Amino acid sequence: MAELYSVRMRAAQGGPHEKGGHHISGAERIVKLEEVGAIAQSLADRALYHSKGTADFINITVDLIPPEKIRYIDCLKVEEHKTNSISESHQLAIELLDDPAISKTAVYKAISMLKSLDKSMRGAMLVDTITGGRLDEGNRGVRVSHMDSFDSHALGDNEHMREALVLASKVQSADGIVGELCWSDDPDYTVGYVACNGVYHRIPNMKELGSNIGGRIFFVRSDIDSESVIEYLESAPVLVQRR
Ligand code: WAQ
Ligand code: MG
Ligand code: MG
Ligand code: MG
Repeated sequence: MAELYSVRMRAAQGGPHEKGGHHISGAERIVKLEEVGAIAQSLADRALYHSKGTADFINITVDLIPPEKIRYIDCLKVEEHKTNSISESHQLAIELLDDPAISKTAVYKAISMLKSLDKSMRGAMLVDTITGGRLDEGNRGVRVSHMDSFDSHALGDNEHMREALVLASKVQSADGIVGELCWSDDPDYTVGYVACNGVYHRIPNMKELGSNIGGRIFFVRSDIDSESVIEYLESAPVLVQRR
């Protein structure tokens, strides 16, 4: 089998993230050796022509993934929803997250945390399914990484959706994670989703057009060691398969 490489890009404005730069874009793929160059090029272009602004810091990292380390998982099933307003969309998200494993308190806290972000985080907030309290430390959030889909084109032409579906599928495959709530921080993209029970619920109108407030919440069971969840999300190589 051909060897696979993880190619990851992160970009910021006002210097690197670790020196206070503002996060512009991050994306990644898992590809064969002969695709590494073209993918690195297209990831750099994304950072340079982004609706959030032009990056002045771009980091691209490439490393080999030992084939025996790759885990293959199924893609979530997609359900499309229709709504007419932001409040209707948020109400629908609340209903879709109504699961015995997640408390109402946790859902309400999560939505209000997303709405009250004043700048984008690079990663997601980990939230306790019972108390709604934050389980991750600091303001960076947990950055899901080392994932791609086996056959990316089969997931469609919408890049936001393809990447979100891959990410959400990896996140739901983590032991102890029971749900996710997301909407984009890109000002031109207002679609968001709820993932739970094997389904990716796609919801329009999650925020005002032009708003750069978006983010992700992962609901984590309180009896699970959150360090091992973070380790899996950040570094276990995963390829998502269409079912
Ligand atoms: N790991 C964890 N959190 C992340 C990651 C990641 N790899 N990438 C982004 N985030 C967080 C971060 O807080 C961003 O500010 C926020 O999510 C939004 O990221 O049509 O495009 O890449 O079905 O702007 C969802 C709907 C689109 C797609 C989501 O998010 C559809 C999207 P964005
Ligand atoms: Mg993205
Ligand atoms: Mg799970
Ligand atoms: Mg974004």
